[in-house]
Order: sequence, then C-alpha cells, then structure tokens
Amino acid sequence: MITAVHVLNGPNLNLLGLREPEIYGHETLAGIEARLAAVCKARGVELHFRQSNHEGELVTWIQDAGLAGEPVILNAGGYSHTSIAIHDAIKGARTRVIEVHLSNIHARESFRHISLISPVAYGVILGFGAASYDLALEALLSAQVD
Ligand code: CA2
Repeated sequence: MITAVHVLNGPNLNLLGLREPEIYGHETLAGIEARLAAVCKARGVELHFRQSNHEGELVTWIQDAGLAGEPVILNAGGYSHTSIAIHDAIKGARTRVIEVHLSNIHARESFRHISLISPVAYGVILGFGAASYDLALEALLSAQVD
C-alpha cells in the first residue's frame, strides 16, 4: 500500500510556465504541485514535492525515498541525459521510480534522445506536458504500482 509519494524535479524546472512556454507550456511547477496535492489528499497519500538545481541533492532525495520504500516520480530535467550518479541512485534504491518528461525528448534535439534514467526506471511517461505528472501519479495510485 502506498502511503507517500515523492515527486522530484531537476534543474530549471523552477522556471516552468515563466519561460519558453512554447516548449513546456504555461503551467507552473507550483500549479502542478497543487493539482497533485489535491489528488494525494483525496487518497490519503502524503506528497513530498521538491525541485533542485543540484545533482547531489536529487541523489540524496532518491536515496531517502529508497530507504523509506516510497515511490518516486522523477523529472531529472537535463540531468536525465548526463547523470550516471542519478542512474546509480535509482538502481540502488529499494523503490520504484517513474521517469517523467513534459516534452517528447525523442522528437527534440538528438542530445535529448538518450536518457540514462530510462534503463533503471520502472516506467517512463513523456510528451504530455504537465499531464505527464498526473498520468504518472495515476499509474502509481490506480495501477497499484508500489
Ligand atoms: O521535457 C522535460 O520534462 C525535460 O526533462 C525538461 C528539461 C530538459 O532539459 C529535458 O531535456 C526534458 C528542461 C527543464 C525545464 O527547463 C526550462 C527552461 C527554461 C524555461 C522553462 C523550463
């Protein structure tokens, strides 16, 4: 049974809705958090929603979720394409990590086509804008992914 969910956001996602709306949409990260918080509250699930521009902080939060055995929804931002440290943290965590992206990274620049996260993620949801987060939460809570 899921009692808590961690939604972790990587670099530059604090700018969501404020810059480049043509790529990432108009919704802010605070707006996404508010919607997910309402869903979690209705289902009696604790939500830990965080953003960091620092790779090591994301690693620590993944480790903490793993130690607690609580699932993670992760948009590692640009680190998705570069971070062996985040790959290793997910691999070593005793919990499931769903990778999400707002954009379809495969339809963009070639340097975004590779995700170092995908091979160690439980599942991947991408390309649905802010709704990628809602779909990931739904997958966790309704599909009984623990
Ligand atoms: O599509 C996604 O969710 C990404 O993870 C977003 C990252 C990007 O580096 C990945 O390739 C795909 C970028 C984070 C958001 O960056 C912003 C920059 C300026 C304005 C708004 C957002």
